Amino acid sequence: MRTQVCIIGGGPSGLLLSQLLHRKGIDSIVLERKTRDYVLGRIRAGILETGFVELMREAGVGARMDAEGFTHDGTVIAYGEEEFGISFHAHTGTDVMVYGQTELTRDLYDAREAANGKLVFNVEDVQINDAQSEAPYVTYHVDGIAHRIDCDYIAGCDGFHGVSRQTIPTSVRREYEKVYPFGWLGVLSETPPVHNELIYSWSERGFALCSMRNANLSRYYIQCSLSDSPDDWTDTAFWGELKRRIPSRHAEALVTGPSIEKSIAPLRSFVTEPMRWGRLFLCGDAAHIVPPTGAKGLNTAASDIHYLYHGLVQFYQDKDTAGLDAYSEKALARVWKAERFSWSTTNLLHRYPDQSEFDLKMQRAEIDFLRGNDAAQKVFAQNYVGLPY
Ligand code: FAS
Ligand code: PHB
Repeated sequence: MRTQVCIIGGGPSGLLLSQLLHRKGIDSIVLERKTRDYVLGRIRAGILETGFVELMREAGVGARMDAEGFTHDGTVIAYGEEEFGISFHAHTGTDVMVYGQTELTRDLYDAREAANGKLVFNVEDVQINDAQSEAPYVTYHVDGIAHRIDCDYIAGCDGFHGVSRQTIPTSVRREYEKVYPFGWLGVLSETPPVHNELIYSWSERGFALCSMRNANLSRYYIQCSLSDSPDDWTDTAFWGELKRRIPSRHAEALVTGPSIEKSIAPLRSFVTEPMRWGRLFLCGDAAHIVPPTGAKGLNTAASDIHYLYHGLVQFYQDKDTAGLDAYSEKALARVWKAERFSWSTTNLLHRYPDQSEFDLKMQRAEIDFLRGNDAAQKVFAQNYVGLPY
């Protein structure tokens, strides 16, 4: 079989690229190792930068997002009983959209299937071959039957544990990593959000985040030990700990209920360079990971897709490879800024096991400075709504 672009990974990156290319008449196939339901069962991101929102609209899949998503023009930073707001709109003129990754991935699947897009599920043994040649190809198995796809280009959208990054020789790859000494325990509950904006909360006991998906679906996180497992936390224990980590006025207003999803995500910062090797292009979590504190993971995958999509269109329409040749450098320039913001917000709001009294004073001074300085809030807002593509 032959296609123009072979996309490995049917998460948001791969699906968004496939849908955008389709709208330009560029043929692709998406190879996904799990099932559609499995992919949709993963509860992950919730905040979309303006750039991502525009891309979804350009891909023709923005209708439900625009109808059901929430525009948020600011957020709350809390510490102990103190709190203050940062207005994204006042500082940047833009906002963010609250719309779950699960829903946007569903919209992308629906659109690809409505267009009879080529989506292959339950693929195994995916291998990328001759990526350095003019005639790369991908092999894989489904139900024990071997398949081969000849293509012009390969998009590695297969996440942190995928095969694409590993295809680039270690002699070529440079990897940068920081593993944080804590994780996030996340709970989804069919309860009304505790506040109309997100609350990022520093507390003596550790970080907490109050987020949401809609008027009756809330998403909460608490910093937890890496040795924890979700089974260690009853709903009662989770709610009790969350209440101890947010200002009491919010704790008293919190509506609790049974968790419908409970999971722990380890936190790491990771980047691999370059993000291109011959005809193979890495996108999203296949190339980089951030701690979710800055809501940058999914949004940085979107900017990768923006650059690659435009590079591919330029090639297929004008036979010009300038966009593709610039992809890695351009994508990495924005990736590293997202890494910085995610790392700095994580350091600002989490309790580290080895923190000294001086370290705590530095965190408090940093939060106080952010509270009182317009320029500091502008910088925070510019990063949170998303730096320019
Ligand atoms: P994904 O990992 O979403 O998708 C990759 C796909 O490739 C998967 O479906 C996988 O099954 C498939 N795949 C893997 N190997 C393959 C192979 N060999 N062959 C074929 N297919 C293969 N970001 C935020 O902004 N906020 C958050 O709160 C947040 N929480 C997160 C929680 C967790 C537990 C994780 C892991 C990530 C979280 N993220 C969050 C980041 C997350 O949203 C990612 O940025 C986003 O899923 C990136 O999308 P993709 O690049 O498509 O990668
Ligand atoms: C979420 O709603 O899942 C969410 C929101 C903001 C973050 C991380 C996760 O920074």
